[in-house]
Amino acid sequence: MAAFPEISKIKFEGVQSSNPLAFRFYNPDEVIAGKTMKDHLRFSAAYWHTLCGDGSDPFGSGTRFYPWDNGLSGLDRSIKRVEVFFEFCEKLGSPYYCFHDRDVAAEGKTLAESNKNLDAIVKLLKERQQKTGVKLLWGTANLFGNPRYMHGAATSSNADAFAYAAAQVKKALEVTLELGGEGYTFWGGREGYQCIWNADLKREADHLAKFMHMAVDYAKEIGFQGQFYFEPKPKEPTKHQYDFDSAACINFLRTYGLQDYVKMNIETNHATLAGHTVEHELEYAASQGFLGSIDANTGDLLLGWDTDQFPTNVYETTKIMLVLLKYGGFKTGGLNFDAKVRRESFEPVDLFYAHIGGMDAFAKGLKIAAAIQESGEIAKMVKDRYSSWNSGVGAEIEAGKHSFKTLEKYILEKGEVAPNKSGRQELFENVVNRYTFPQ
Ligand code: XUL
Ligand code: CO
Repeated sequence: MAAFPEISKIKFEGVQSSNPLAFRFYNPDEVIAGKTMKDHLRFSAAYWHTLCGDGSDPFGSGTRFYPWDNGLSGLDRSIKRVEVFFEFCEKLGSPYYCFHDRDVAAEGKTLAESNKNLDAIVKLLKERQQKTGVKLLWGTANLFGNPRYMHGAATSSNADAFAYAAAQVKKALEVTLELGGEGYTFWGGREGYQCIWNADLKREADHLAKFMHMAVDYAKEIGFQGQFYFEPKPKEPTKHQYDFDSAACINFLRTYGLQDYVKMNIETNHATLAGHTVEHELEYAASQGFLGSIDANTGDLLLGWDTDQFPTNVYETTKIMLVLLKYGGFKTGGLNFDAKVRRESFEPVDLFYAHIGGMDAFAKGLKIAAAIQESGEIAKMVKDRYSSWNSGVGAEIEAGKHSFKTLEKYILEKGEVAPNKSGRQELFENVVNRYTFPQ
């Protein structure tokens, strides 16, 4: 029996539509800037939020009791959820999905039992993928939920926790390969510290690097050619996480010789928790050659935690799409909705409203960003701002023809710098608004 019997395939109806179960902007086959919207956006649904979240928060228990879960638990519930999830993805038109090992298959009493559960579910996932054409964007392992990981996994003070996590990631890589996954994500749920007095930071960072190298080596051994991603998050659950932001992650990857194997998976709400914007994080990663994938969501600036809301702010999606277009779009990766419906939105249809809203917000953002990009207006304004570097002393410095001594001589002769030009921030903002609101 269908899990969403009243919902049929979500269609594009255009901007005039007021049908809440239709797309107004996301038209998968429409070509924008030389590529279909589907290929630009590469949407993915997150298994954990969509099917496993029950709406509980630190102050209250779950509010969502979906009918398909009724009376089921353990592996039986995991089996049922596979069917529901693919019905959801197919009706929504989500080309990809992402999962953690423990979202899709209930954890057993032992590692062997958990692996057996996972194998049973992977068989079903594979069947459903083949039947529906929905593909795996990336897989990952949950190395934070079980109490054994209370001190972290790869960075735990308990060497056995490291070993258990290694065994878990080994299996997660095998199943990601089996399912044709295009990537594998490291998000260090508890890879950080709560108290600097009891933490050996250097040792923990060395261990994390060792762990990631083991994953890279094992991927080579089994022929997994997907892209590895590192997902920054500054805090939560721990006070300080080592994967703080793009800059910290990239420094870590380079320090430990992982830069050729791992790119970044940037999440909007994690960026804001780090005191950045998502466009900052993306621009930083992309400009350093680490653009990988995106966990699309948003936070609430009045709440200081990871609320994982669906992205509906078209300014924000425009900024994300501008960075993506500037750097040539996704090579791997996609827009994974690492987002959950609110605790108060407990009906199955809310899952559709949420994803439709996010997909439309990104489709609209893509259109605006493509128009800005195509006009070249902003790019030209930025280029003009740096015109002093195109000739004279600027060009000479860039070409490596100067030192402190020669520059001292230059300024002593010149006396004062050429007059500065206005930064024109307000004009830049107005130009963006002209494309955002053309009428
Ligand atoms: C947690 C988070 C994770 C990762 C995958 O904040 O974002 O769901 O995306 O482990
Ligand atoms: Co995430």
